[in-house]
Amino acid sequence: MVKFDFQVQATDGMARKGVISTPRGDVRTPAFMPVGTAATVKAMLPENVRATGADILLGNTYHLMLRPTAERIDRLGGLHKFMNWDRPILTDSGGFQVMSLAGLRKLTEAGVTFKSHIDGSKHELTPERSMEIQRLLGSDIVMCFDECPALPATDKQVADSMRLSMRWAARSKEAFGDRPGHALFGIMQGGVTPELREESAKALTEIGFDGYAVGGLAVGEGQEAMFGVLDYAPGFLPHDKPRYLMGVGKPDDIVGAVKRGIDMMDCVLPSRSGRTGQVFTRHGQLNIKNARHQDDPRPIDDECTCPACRNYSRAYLHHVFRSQEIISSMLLTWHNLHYFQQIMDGMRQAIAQGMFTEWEASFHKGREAGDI
Ligand code: PRF
Ligand code: ZN
Repeated sequence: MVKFDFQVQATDGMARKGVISTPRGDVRTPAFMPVGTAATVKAMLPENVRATGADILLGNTYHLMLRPTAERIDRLGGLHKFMNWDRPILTDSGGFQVMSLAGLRKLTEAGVTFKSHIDGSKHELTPERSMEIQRLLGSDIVMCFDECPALPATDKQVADSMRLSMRWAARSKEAFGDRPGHALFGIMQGGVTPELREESAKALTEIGFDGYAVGGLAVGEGQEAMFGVLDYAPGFLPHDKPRYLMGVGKPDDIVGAVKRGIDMMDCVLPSRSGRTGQVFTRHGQLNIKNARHQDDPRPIDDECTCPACRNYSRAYLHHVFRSQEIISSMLLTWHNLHYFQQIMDGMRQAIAQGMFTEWEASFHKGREAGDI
């Protein structure tokens, strides 16, 4: 049986190209994970998501525990079967979503109690319960239960929160146990303070994980501050394990993160934006609902090979968006996910050829064009 494994195949500066092997298939890194929060990447069939080039999806403990519940998914054969995606799935552990979505919450050493954003019912998440839910789901890459402090926060709040997350990381590891073929990732916290990031990395590596996430970023600090942390934080983590930047980001965030040694990322941006008419291209962003597209016979991007660009004009995409036709979300999500995966593919090739700097320059140059 294939175990969980990670191999770095090439490096270029801090950037790495590699492969994560799992019993459900390989994940080529740097990898972008589309978000499938409620057991679906919204507006897309799983085979469509695969066709964009995705090797792995992200699922959410918080949403699935509330509806349809982890126990029900387990009875129905696990999340892969339930949603018809047989490749790897990484699940987030719930704490971050509780803090951003749930109603009334109470945080203690034990964990967090909260009210469901769906029906107000009361629930509890602890490191132990999060591990149990992620096991019931059948997740391939399980995330430690952590706390991501809300900003703005004082240094003391960030330090106390990080240390709580490190105690929860130890409990997560203990509760996860020994599950061959499944991986458990630790999550570094510590805000934008180098000493706290280093302390967090040391605590995690002492416990020992199959991979390490950089948490607590992209929470409103801005790109410059985020890159500031990424200039040193990946260097605190083991070279031979995957590094995952949680909840990032825009195309230029992703490129800057990979340049600084990140191997995996997830973000709702390409899928959510697809539903609001926001389109990402090699030449920058556009909004299809803008009136200037209504007579435009050109595709979004004449070099893109996705179905939206191969078969439809901007005028058509504008029309179906304005008419709130379901196909609008399908086509724009497909294009955005395809474009994000093209970026990842371009970076993987560039790293393998030792051409990352050149690739990055052409990425930024393409976006200068202006009117698209
Ligand atoms: N922790 C967890 N999930 C997350 C984050 C985090 O810090 C972030 C921060 N960008 C996104 N998702 N568990
Ligand atoms: Zn396209």
